[in-house]
Amino acid sequence: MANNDNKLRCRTVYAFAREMYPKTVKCDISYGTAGFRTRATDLEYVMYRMGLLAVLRARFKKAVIGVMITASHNPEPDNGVKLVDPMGEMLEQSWEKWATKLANVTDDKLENVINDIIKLHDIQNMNDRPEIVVGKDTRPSSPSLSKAVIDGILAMGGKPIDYGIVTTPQLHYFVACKNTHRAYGEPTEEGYYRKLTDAFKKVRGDNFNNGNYTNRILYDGANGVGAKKIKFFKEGLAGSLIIDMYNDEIIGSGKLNYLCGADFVKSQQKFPTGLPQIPNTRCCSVDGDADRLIYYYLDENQKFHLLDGDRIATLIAGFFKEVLEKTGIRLNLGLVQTAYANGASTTYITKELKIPVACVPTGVKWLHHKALEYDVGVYFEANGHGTVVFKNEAKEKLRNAFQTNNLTREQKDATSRLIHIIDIINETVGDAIADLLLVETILHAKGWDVRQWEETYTDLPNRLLKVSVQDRTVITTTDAERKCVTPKGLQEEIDNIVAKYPKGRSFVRPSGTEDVIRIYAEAVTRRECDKLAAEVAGKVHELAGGTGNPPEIPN
Ligand code: G16
Repeated sequence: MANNDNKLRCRTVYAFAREMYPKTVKCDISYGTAGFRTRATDLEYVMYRMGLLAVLRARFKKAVIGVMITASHNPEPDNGVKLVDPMGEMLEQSWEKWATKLANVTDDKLENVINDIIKLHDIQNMNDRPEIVVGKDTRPSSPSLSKAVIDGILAMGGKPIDYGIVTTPQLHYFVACKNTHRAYGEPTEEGYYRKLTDAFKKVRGDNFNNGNYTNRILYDGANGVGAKKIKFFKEGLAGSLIIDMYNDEIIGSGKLNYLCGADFVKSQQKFPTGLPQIPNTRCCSVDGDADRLIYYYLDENQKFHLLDGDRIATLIAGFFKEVLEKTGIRLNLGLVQTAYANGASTTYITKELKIPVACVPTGVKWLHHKALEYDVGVYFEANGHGTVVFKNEAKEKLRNAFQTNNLTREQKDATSRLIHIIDIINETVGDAIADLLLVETILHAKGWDVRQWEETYTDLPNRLLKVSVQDRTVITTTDAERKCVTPKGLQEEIDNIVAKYPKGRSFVRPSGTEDVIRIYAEAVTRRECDKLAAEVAGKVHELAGGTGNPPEIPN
């Protein structure tokens, strides 16, 4: 910082850092799949520094930036922080390394890194007071960590706008609203609920039920912010969709994501605790910050059926293809998945739906950017994280076509329906509740119950396991995480194991949100799939420095 004002600011930044938020942890932390995530007790100084970075980023972009305090699907004692860029997207990748640098530097070098960022990005407007939108989830550690972020913002001369407890996708939405000068919506909770529920009711019309579709769903709030906020949706929906809410324990109960929530249901492939077991009834779970959604049901024999992110993606992509064809407007549609996508879903999309599919590494940031290449891009991770994005020109094309008199009745109806459906979607990031409204809209339009949805294709049995290791960075990967580069020899071992299983597939990668290596396996039968997963996990445990015992297959 060159001038006197900046020197004074640097002194404030350093004084705060030394007195209130000294760096207490020696080992380095890195900006992972979704920001920094670790034990909450180790995060105060990181939060303060992310407050500083958010202001620098806002000055550089001359825009409002967001900071979300959450550890999403992780256990309650963890927490985390991520920055949100101007259009509500994840922080640009080239700045992730600055986040990591700023988080790990010693207190006395903080000023140097700040000066490097200013110099390299030629940030001139150091006296501007940009708005930084801050939100937090329901973790008991979130209020004090939020205060650290806000102190960082103030120390760097920014203006914190504290939205309190909100879902992650709500915060992304607020940032996009502010930077589009409200064109995307009102930057308030009220505005968010109104936008989504009004669009939903418009599309649904007066017939709440249709064919085999009934408008009641059992909802698992994961004892988190998704439980708190669904109440406002219920009011706004005014009976058009009846949401029976479960797992709404209060803050600090220790039950956040515990034996419930989207991550538990997906990775354990089990019905969560806390929900009544009513046969053939549509149920869904969100995760701790309500950015992931998973559907499931129990049949009359109490057998568990999972409809995960791949199912949601295929339902949405197939529906958009149908409606787009009806509009007669030429827009290209594509779907983005990760290596975790069930092989059967990819076959169904390419062979039956005939929609192009791209595969990218894990992390919404990768999927989102790839999806933006299509006029209409649907992206979903198998874990239930995803949304649909539209190019501005595509939206304009639809709106312009609707204004003309050149459309047939059917084309006009389809175009109008699509225009309203866009407003049900939170395009900024995966949003469990907006996705729920979209899925319910499509099931209603098709007149399907949950079994008809499931009948579209048959999943290959699959298994997710975690191996705890001393250092997860020993595993590096390539080819959208489908091949392992280090430790040397591990990929050959995996190939040899997989070769024993017909239609078997398995890959391993370090998690970016937990201290574990993730193992994915699929095969033709449940038995073979579990054996394959266990064998690969054993090999990872052996060659990548596993701690404790290798993981066991859940019952
Ligand atoms: C975050 C990311 C997701 C990713 C998930 C798991 O989700 O936003 O894109 O799939 O972490 O990542 P990993 O396998 O690297 O741990 P969330 O819902 O936890 O914020």
